[in-house]
Amino acid sequence: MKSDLLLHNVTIATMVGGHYGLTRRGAILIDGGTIVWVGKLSALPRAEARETIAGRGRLATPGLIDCHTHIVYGGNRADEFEQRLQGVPYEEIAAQGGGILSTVRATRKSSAAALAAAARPRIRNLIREGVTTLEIKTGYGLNLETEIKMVEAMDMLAEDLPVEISKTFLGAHALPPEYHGRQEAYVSLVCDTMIPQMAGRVDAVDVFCESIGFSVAQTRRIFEVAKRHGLTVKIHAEQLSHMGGAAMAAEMGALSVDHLEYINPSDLAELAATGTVAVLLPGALYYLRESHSPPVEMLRRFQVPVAIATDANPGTSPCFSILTAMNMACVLLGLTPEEALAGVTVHAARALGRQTRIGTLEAGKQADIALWNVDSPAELSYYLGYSSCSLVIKDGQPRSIDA
Ligand code: DI6
Ligand code: FE
Repeated sequence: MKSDLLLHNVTIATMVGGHYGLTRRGAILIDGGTIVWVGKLSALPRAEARETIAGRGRLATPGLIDCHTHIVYGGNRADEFEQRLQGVPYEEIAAQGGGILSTVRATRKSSAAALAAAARPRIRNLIREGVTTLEIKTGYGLNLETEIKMVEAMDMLAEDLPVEISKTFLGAHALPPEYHGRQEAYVSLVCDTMIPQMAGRVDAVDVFCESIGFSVAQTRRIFEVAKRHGLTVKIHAEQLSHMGGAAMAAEMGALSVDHLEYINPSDLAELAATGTVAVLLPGALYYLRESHSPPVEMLRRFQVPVAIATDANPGTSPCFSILTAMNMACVLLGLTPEEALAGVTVHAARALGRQTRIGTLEAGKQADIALWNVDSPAELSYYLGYSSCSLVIKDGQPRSIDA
């Protein structure tokens, strides 16, 4: 069998079906950016590879997927962090024009190139932790011009970093100050002007469905327009209170419903019935010292696929570490390390609608692979502030992770 690249003598965690699926003394053959064979070294077909990488027993996993980030933004919110430590709640800071709106002001002032330059080192940090795909949301522009500028920054990043970017339009993230008291008018702008312009530039539409964001009815209206433009939908739901957005979104065929700290057991049947992915964001829960946790045991019982993401953003989760999110998912939410790894591979791929192409190590999948200096896959969730990733392969190309 002819191939471009042979990964020789690796322990393989395929993550097929959400399980490690471990093969020790394994091999992976890659050709034309695609995995063409995975299995035991002893069963390796007579292979003529142009290049061989000696795995020396290292662990190979699917390239990790951070399926929920707001990593492109202007400025930072360290001042607000100080305020919150003095006891001012997030909702109150938001009501005073801080919070998301302070990032909106900074993002409107930045050029696309400046936004990309600020995000590049944050994304490099994710790449050093084995990330090969990440989702990035707009939502700090809240006008057409700046929302498009954020997408342009994402395109620049996708151009020069070895990472695939899934782009989500989050125009309904907050009410821009110029629409104060005119929320329906802003929702009309999102539906009638922004979404038609964004179709073709982004993959999905997201809404912050929350008392400080948008109502369930407004979210439904936005989703209907998004779907008419051929875009998939996802939602920030039940993060700070129970609004019922998650069940509504699942019913409308959302790829994922994200946060879910306040979701009700009765909503979970809807998720289970539709195969919607629950994306848990333990970085935000940690950072806001949220007392409610998403109901992990119930999610298991309903067999809802659970993904884990950083929620990288300047306000509620300034976390550019997927491994930290995995550790927090285990320590704070009670996931097993196997569930945490499934949450950043196979289930995260599904949250982006890319499960036929990425998220597992199988013949026919895109060759996005991370190699780790560990003995067991549980070590990926075990360390805090340490990446054991030694090599990333993106589209079949070995990439220096310091690049
Ligand atoms: N939920 C979040 O956790 C972030 N956005 C959202 O809808 C917070 C964004 C921010 O505070 O800048
Ligand atoms: Fe978010």
